[in-house]
Amino acid sequence: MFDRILIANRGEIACRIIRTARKMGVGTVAVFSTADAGARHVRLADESVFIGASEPKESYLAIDKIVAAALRTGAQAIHPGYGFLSENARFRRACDDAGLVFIGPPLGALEKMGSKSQAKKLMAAAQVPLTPGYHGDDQDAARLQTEADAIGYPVLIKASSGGGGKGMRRVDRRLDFAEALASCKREAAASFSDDHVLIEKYIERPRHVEIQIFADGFGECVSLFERDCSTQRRHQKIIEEAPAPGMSDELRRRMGEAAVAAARAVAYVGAGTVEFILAPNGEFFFMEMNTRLQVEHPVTEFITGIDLVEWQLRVAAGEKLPLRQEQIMIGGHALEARIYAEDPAREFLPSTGILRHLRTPEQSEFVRVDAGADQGDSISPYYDPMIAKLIVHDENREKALLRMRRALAEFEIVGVATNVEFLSRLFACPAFVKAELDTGLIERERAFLFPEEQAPPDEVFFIAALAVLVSEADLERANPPAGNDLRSPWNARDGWRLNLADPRILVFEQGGQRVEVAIAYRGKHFDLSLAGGGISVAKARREADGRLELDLDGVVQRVTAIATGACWRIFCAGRSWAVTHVDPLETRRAEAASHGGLTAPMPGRVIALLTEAGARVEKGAPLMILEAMKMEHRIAAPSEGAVRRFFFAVGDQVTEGAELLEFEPAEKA
Ligand code: MV4
Repeated sequence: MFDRILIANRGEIACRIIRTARKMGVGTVAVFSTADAGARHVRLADESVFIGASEPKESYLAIDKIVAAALRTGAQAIHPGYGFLSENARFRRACDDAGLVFIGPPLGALEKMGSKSQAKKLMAAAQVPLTPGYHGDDQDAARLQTEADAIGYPVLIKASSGGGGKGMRRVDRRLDFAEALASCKREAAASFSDDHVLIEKYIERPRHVEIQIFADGFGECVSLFERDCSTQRRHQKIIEEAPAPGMSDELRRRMGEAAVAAARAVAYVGAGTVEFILAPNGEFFFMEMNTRLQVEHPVTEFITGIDLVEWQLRVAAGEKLPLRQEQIMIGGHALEARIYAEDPAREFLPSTGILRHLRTPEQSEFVRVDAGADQGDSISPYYDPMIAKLIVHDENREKALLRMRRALAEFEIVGVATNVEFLSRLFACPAFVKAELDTGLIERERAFLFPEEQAPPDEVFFIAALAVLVSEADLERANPPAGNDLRSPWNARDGWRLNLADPRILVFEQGGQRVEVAIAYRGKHFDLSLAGGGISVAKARREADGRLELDLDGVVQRVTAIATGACWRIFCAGRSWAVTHVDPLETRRAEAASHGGLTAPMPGRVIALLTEAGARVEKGAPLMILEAMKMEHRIAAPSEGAVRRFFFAVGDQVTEGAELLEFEPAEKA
């Protein structure tokens, strides 16, 4: 086995690979770009090497820099993860030339499966079923029309160089063919500089079912069964599961054999995935082979009990497959949901920013969270905006679904838009629950999945009001008033205020509506009321983990309320709501903080702290010095006031946009 490997990747997959390497006693070297200074994968690795600017071509795609990093640190092998260089034949060759083991398939397999047309020819020869169609070189329009007529409508015109759904046209009638062909060729020429197309029978209501295979260097190859990845948006998977619902043993055996035949046809070694389209009548057709570990590999790990990264390292180190086909069994059902920083309401537009708050569900034998970032880290515009994967396992699909809904309800993210609630609706959608899976599910279920925005229940405003009160009390406790006489009624912590109106009114804004909460303090509890709404008897206290324990009319619950300036995000009962606290004082503070520049303007390292928490400073006083790109950058006080807390110490790396300190402006008289 290797002493040390380099991981030529970032985010959750780099973290995932480091975890198994550590379990096996293998040392790890991370590489990172400017945007990833201090990222989670860098913190987890034994060593890390800076390889360049944030743009992937300067760092995670820079073959020479990665090979040099491996040689410098004495790594013997490179794990490419997925994406980036994982299927790059030039990278594989560079590893060979440098005497480094590439943890992945041989060059020939990468090249053969990398070319769609060559792959299809090889698969046809190996008796792997292909979609009925025309895959020939003759691109004459009349010839293609004749082929389409012979296949029978509907047909699909696909750009040979296409991918991710780009350059595809469905044609339902003979007389629409010529126009669709011309339009498809135009798009293919513009997008891929290659207008070569193929024509296939259109498979209605297809499912995406893929087979995980594993081969060693001794001619053994096994199937680790299938995953259903039909639930996609914009040709990107968001939910995967194993086994595929409704699969018969017979179909599983036939698809497994076809996948193993595909792998053997290219002398495959290592972990690979053979993707098929599965038609409702049980026919299946080869689409492509992914010559790498995939994002969704954990569902296979859960149902087989196999650590696929461990097998990758063993096979790459020249060992035999640890198990034979007869020893590999399916146990239970696993589901994976990809948690993305994106806004489902805006066509899943990626969202960037700092993860101001991140709480993930508790992990167990049933629940796994593969995260690429922690609270405080950023989701940058340079890379895929996946924050984490949530994977659950149980005896059957129904129980796994319950676990998934529960775990999603526990996910809390503030700082970027996420798809968490969208996923929750998907897992509650009757069609998904009944496993009526196919690639059109999300489109068909739009009405259920994208409901009209609703006003939050009254309870949410009560929770927000209690959150404001509790955080005011937290602040006072952290900053005891001068003349620390705890017996003085002026300093009492029990809610008694000489200068407070009773009831006090807190004003919130939500969805363009103003909502007023009246709060009367009653010694041991509060009476809360909404204008024209309900009344509630409430108690609230802060838990050690930061959550609020609330008693609303005798019902005790734990909620999370996170403030970003005046905006509160309330997580309660598996949903979350944003409400804005309209407070003149808060608004002034938020303004001071926002033009204070108290976030790192660029990634760098803290080289000095120039004041102490709590010490009064003048406007413009230097608070902290960062070093970035060999230049010093000073962080100055935005106004008279005091630093409440530094979030970093001297020597710490900070990412661009990271919040550096909490500043409390002096109250204006
Ligand atoms: C198809 C098809 C129906 N019939 N081919 C989409 C991406 C590309 N890799 C293959 N794709 C499809 N090919 C035939 N002959 C339907 C799709 C398809 C699809 C396939 C897998 C997963 C999601 C999909 C979403 C829409 C269409």
